[in-house]
Amino acid sequence: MRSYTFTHAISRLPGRSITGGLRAVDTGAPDLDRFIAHHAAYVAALRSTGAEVRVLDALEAFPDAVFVEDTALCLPEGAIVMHPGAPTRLGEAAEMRPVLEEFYADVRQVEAPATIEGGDILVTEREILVGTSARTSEAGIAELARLVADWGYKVRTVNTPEGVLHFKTDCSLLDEETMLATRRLAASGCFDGYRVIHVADGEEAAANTIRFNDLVLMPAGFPATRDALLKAGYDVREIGNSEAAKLDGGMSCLSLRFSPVR
Ligand code: CIR
Repeated sequence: MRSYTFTHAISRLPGRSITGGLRAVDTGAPDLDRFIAHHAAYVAALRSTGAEVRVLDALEAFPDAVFVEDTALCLPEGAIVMHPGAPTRLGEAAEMRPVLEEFYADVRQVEAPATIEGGDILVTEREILVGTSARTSEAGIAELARLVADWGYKVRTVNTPEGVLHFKTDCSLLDEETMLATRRLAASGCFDGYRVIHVADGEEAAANTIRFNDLVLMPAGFPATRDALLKAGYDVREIGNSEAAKLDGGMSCLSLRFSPVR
């Protein structure tokens, strides 16, 4: 299943500059040591599935660089370097390009003025869903659709709920037919034709999980949603996310997940 089985991942260590990371609401500065500990647990969980995980050095010039997902979309056929909608994050995508070129012969680029960030892109077994958001424009989605067309992918535009950073802030893929989603997002009908497990009321921040090979990694602290996932038969690993959450980050943001075909 190409949408959740992966041979590789890329992540990046958080640096001292994370205290300056973007956030919708300031709930205090993230603690670097705690962030590093959570990050190590996250990488260990990815590696425990047998995947090769490249951990890049911190990039102090870019406070949000730990959230590598937003810099690229990695498909088996090639990688697309994003053009982030947050101006302070533009340089992160440029930094990621040479890393992707180590894994892929075909690396493509979304060009300005189109903007798009990886957090708005959900790859399922049958299509690529992209949410419009403050970071991802209609032009960005059109550009992505053009760039992946010859690889045979269908791109469908969906809406990210008002006030939600990215589409995947509110949803994740659990398997070829199942999504985990907040009620506010699922109510839009974007998952019609899929099975949806709703996060528990009051646990909306649990929606950003990742299915990575046999595991579902989810942020710790959301017991009702965890129990629903366990009951549905998923092998769940809870990972501390308190520091990333202060910067509106979750499980998906912390890695690029892929199986390159050379
Ligand atoms: C930002 O606002 O861009 C970062 N503080 C958080 C990015 C989270 N990334 C993601 O959801 N894919």
